[in-house]
Amino acid sequence: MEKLAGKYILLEALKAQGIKYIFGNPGTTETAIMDALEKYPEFEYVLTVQESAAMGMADAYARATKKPAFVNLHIETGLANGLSLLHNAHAGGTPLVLTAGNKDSREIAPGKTDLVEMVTPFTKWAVEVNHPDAVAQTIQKAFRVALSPPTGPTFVAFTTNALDDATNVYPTKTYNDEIIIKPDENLIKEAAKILSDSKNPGILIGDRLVQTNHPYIPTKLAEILGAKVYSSNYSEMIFPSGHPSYKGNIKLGFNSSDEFEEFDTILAIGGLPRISYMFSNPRMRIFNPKSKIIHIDNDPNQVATTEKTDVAIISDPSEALKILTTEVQSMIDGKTIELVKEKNKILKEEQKINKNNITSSLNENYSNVPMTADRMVHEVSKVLPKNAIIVNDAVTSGNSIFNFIDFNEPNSIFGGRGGSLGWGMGGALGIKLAFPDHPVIAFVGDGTGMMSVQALWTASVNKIPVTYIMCNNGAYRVLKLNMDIYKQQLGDTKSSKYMGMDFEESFNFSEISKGFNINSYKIDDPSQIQSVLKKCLNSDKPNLIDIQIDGSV
Ligand SMILES: Cc1ncc(C[n+]2csc(CCOP(=O)(O)OP(=O)(O)O)c2C)c(N)n1
Ligand SMILES: [Mg+2]
Repeated sequence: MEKLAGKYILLEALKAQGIKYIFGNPGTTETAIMDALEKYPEFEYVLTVQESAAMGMADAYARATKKPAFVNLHIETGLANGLSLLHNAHAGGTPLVLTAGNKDSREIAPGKTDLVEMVTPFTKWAVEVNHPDAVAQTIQKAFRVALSPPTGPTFVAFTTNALDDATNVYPTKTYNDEIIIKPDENLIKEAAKILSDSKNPGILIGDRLVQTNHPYIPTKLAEILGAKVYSSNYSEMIFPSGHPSYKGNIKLGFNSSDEFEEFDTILAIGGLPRISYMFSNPRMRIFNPKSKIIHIDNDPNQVATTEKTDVAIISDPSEALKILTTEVQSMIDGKTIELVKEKNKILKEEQKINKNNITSSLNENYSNVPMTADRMVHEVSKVLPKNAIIVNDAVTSGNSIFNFIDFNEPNSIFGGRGGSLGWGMGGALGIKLAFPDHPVIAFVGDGTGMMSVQALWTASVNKIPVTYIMCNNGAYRVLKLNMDIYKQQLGDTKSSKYMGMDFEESFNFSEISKGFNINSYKIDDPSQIQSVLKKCLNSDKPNLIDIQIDGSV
């Protein structure tokens, strides 16, 4: 075969993987790639002007398409800017391949950063290619590793000589099929027995349940058990939020063991992120030790590692749940069926009471100035198209999203994972590229929005028609709430000054967007929200609505 420079082999390998978008920000060490791209019009290079926008876009695009995304950043300098959201991709298990150029491999003595060392804590596999013969195979492996369960990001650095020197080592057949780990049937039977014997089982769903192309949502299982269902991080539709069994999100490791105390058995599904680490310590378990724990996940590093676990099932969660549901159904007797009917009736009544409480609270504070986050989302919900996708990077306003919008369809919501701020601005764009026929509305906190506000430029020049709703409460409100909990735990009754948590001047997102040529609206009167949002939804360009909401604690 004809010899080609490594830079072309890289693009041949990406073509073989079916890559369409390259999210990135180039520098001189990526010149070879940018030059080669001119000969490959099949790729769309999506330029971002801050690396966090590229990482947010790629993370969201990979999650929405359920295929690895591809990112190219610039040597240590650009890579460092991308690390924060690489952490999110790693924590949430997003399959993506991140790459960067590095200096020529002969530049070791004059000074060269070890890029692999930089990204190792946030990747499944990281490697540097310093010879063109290794380009094709390394890219193939990077995709394969990213996609194999538990999925996650991988990293490849290319020295300039690897990209510029020639090789006749081409990519071979690529394997893009999902790898699905099936459960051990004896363990499923054991779990089914515990669940069907249990008087009050609860279900906790974390990340990863809906990662495959054929996710199985355990509504039927919840119904035949009469079980309450909780999420640990509702970052995708992992259970219909409008279902009476769904009880909401729970912060694991903080008070969760008290909240789970009522359950004699807990079925835990997927990755269970401990987000509120600040107030946790190893003595604070996620679950109450009295409960029997069944945990199903495809990550052996997660199952039966930190929590007392009675049945540990390493499997694709959906595959295991399908079989488990059938098994449980076959084991439940007539008496239990009657009891479960009663329990499901109570769950319906509780849901009604909860909805009434939400409505009362909305009405009590209906005319507040500034408006409550509840009022903001309530207004949005009135004009929301059925097929709309919500991007949730709203931090404390996120609760209001769940108060007034139900997520009962797959892919109706995507939220950030891992805790690094700045995901949603780029994330919304990645979701829209994956679902061009759905309206995408992104609720973004003012603090997190500012972290990657440069994504607005990419939205504007690429005319990606998303609607940003900036939840402008003038503060890092969540940090204030956490400060209050912290002081309460210390027994300190003095009020806090909330240092570093208020924005003396609030961000003027509407003016900022105008600078990026984006239609924008500044709203402090809630009665304007519906008409403005309708206008945005009819537009074929990006829009931003800057809404002033209450930030008090
Ligand atoms: C990159 C990054 N920097 C800092 C933090 C710490 N942090 C966590 S939440 C938060 C505040 C979020 O504020 P905002 O987006 O305005 O939402 P609000 O709490 O006001 O609803 C901060 C600064 C973080 N998680 N990630
Ligand atoms: Mg805020």
